[in-house]
Amino acid sequence: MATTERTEARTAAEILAGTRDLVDPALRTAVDTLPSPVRRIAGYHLGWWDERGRPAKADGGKALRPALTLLSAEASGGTARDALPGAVAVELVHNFSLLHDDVMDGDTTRRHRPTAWTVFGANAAILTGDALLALASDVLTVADNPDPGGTQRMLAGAVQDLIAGQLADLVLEERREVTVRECLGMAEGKTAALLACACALGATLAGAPPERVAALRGFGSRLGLAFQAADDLLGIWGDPTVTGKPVHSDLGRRKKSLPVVAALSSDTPAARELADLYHGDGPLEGPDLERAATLVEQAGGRTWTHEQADALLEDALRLLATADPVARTGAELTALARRATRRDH
Ligand code: GRG
Repeated sequence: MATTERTEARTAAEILAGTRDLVDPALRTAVDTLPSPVRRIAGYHLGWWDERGRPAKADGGKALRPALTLLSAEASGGTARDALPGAVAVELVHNFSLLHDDVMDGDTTRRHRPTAWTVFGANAAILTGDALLALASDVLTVADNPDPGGTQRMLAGAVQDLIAGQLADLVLEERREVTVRECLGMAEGKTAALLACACALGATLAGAPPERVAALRGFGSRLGLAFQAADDLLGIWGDPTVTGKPVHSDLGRRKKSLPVVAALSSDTPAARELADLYHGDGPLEGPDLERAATLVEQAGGRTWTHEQADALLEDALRLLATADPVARTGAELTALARRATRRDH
């Protein structure tokens, strides 16, 4: 059945699976145009191939950003197919940023597998990221794009925000005193900008008027912040079998994530003990990691971050309503937003 004919809202799992079905063939066609060594690394990172280039069925990510793009087009009265180039573009930018992020952070596991840089080398992983970024811009240059210049600028703007957010992240990691406001500002660039862009691209590719594009962009931005808050909670308390990352992974690297910064900002004995632990040298390990997680919780960082995620999600849904999404797409975007922030159960 064509997507526009559906009347019943799908669950988040169905939306994400349907997104993969539609986006993956186009993503593969795009990645196939890359020079072969880079294509091989990209295919490994995306879960299609093993380290020797043989077919694999590994985790390629949730496809949250392309799902937002397709649904934003449908919410604007267009079809998912109208937005396919935008969906591929945001997924390429997202994966570019992950390839670089893993090198910068020295992370060895991503999506339950060794990170690309540990398999192919840091330089090769960086260059593969660069290739995906160039490809992302390229896929928007299709004949039926109603606003080629505008969509290129949207993507370029999001990449600049991403870079600024990532740089802020690196700077804050080195700083002793970090405020919650600084932490949220960093997340706005590092994470929310691409989710906002995903929504704006979908609406634009469906020919939506500027007010609807802006409302959907706002929805994506607030959702992006809520998503980062939820991701920060998973970075400390997430189940490694689900997250594909080691237990307490963000604490091990002394990351200034939202729960940590909120905890450190509280005037409590737990905050003071956490500060002593967190401001030492080298990675946190073993019992220190467990202790740090307990102190973040005792100092109120876990509860505060949950409350922030809830408030940001509600804000996002208010903005979604102002976009006046057509028919079932409002319910589907809501389901996806709740899933992305783990507020669906
Ligand atoms: C060097 C030009 C240049 C830019 C790099 C590295 C970087 C800029 C930005 C990093 C941005 C980053 C990694 C943000 C984290 C966002 C986040 C929560 C990612 C996880 O997203 P999921 O859970 O991933 O949607 P999956 O695996 O499902 O695709």
